[in-house]
Amino acid sequence: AGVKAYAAVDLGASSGRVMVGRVGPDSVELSEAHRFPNRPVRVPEGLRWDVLALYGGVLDGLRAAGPVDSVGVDGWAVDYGLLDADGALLGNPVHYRDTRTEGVAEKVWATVPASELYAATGIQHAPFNTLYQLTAARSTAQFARAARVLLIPDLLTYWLTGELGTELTNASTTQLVDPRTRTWSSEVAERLGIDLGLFAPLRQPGDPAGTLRPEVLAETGLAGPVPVTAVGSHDTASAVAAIPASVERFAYICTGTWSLAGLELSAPVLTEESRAANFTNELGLDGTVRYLRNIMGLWLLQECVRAWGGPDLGLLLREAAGVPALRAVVDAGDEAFLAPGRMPQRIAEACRASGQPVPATRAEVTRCILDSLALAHRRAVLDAQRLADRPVDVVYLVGGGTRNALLCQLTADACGLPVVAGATEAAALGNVLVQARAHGLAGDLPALRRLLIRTRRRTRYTPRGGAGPWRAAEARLAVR
Ligand code: LFR
Repeated sequence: AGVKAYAAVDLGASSGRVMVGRVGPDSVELSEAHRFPNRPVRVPEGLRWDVLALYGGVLDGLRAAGPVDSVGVDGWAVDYGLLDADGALLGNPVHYRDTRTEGVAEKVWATVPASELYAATGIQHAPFNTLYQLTAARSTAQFARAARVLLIPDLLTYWLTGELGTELTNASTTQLVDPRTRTWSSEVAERLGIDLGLFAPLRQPGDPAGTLRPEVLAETGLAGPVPVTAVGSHDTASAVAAIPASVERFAYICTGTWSLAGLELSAPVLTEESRAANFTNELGLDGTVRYLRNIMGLWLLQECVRAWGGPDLGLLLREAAGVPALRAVVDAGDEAFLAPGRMPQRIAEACRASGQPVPATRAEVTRCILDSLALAHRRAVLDAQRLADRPVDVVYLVGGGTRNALLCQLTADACGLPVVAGATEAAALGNVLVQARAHGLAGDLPALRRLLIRTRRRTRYTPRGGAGPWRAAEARLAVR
């Protein structure tokens, strides 16, 4: 009784999916309606998202999902599409791994120094922040025709409903939002000549975002009206909402293409020390701040697997488990790994440059990546506690990496803390919970999490060994 169905559209950097969540006061069930690849395309002008293919996948997914009480869209952050004055999309959205932002941050800092930018927005330095992308785009013919900037989940929501909005959690990743006031930083925008009028009005997670257009109903076979609900549209905001935390003193790691490792806070940390450590303050649900560091994540392995022609991942991981630990590590936080291509060679080069044994076999490279990720997880969890002055007793791990038991165990070992692995599809789960709350489910964030603890499975990894080998590996890298 009281169970409703919600479709969660979740767009990741390597695949998109439509999941159906059935939520009642004492039940949460999640099933996959449709999954589709997200294949970036390199054209002469650079690396682009095939956003029409993604929209096609979303429509297929909604058809497969069947009747639902609401739909919500989340996806990766920072990227956007431009609309002209008629509301038509101007070209394919640029991929955040595109090279157009090279050297742009330095130009921006000449007007607003990096320290002022951090004090005002709390956002980490990454070359792909929307602010830098918009600055790079400004001189193009395409931008001259732009009437609107829509972040990717907002663009998909617009195509589904015809209504424009800018969802807050994702807006915070533009580097144009003040995390204290949780609204646009008009001062930063003004000084940098960014027209905030290009963004549609802000929406909060849980706000109504329209209803499926008649054409969408016809294409998906759904009977209207079907409301669309704003969720934490930044996938990481949704994933953190679905952390099955039963305690307050916890750290989290959202693992997927990226590893996002840090703490949930009630206020941002905007100190110089925090800036130097490149921690970000992204906005989360219910007034929370996601204080975290971006780590390259399984991207490193995905790119190697691609270079190797797609060998069996299960076999690779079993072989990697047999390789001696921590023989060679790389700095998995290093921007040098951001661009696609030649990943096995780039990892080998990094090991050589730091005077470590060069991994030779695929199993050795895989082991190097997993050890390096665990090491970066350790550093982020330690640094976050120190910088925010908030000690933790447990690390929750959610997302695609939960399928990788070796990564979970190594993370527990490296952090010297128990790791509790939660949902693989955490972003979709958080997306569904926010919709459920908007449609009658009672509960604040801790209550939503208690519902997950009552209804969903978790796996616990106990740390093995001491910190010694990890400290030694860290010293070899001389990270920070
Ligand atoms: C994860 C994520 C990260 C963001 C990166 C780029 O999918 O959204 O949080 O830093 O992608 O958008």
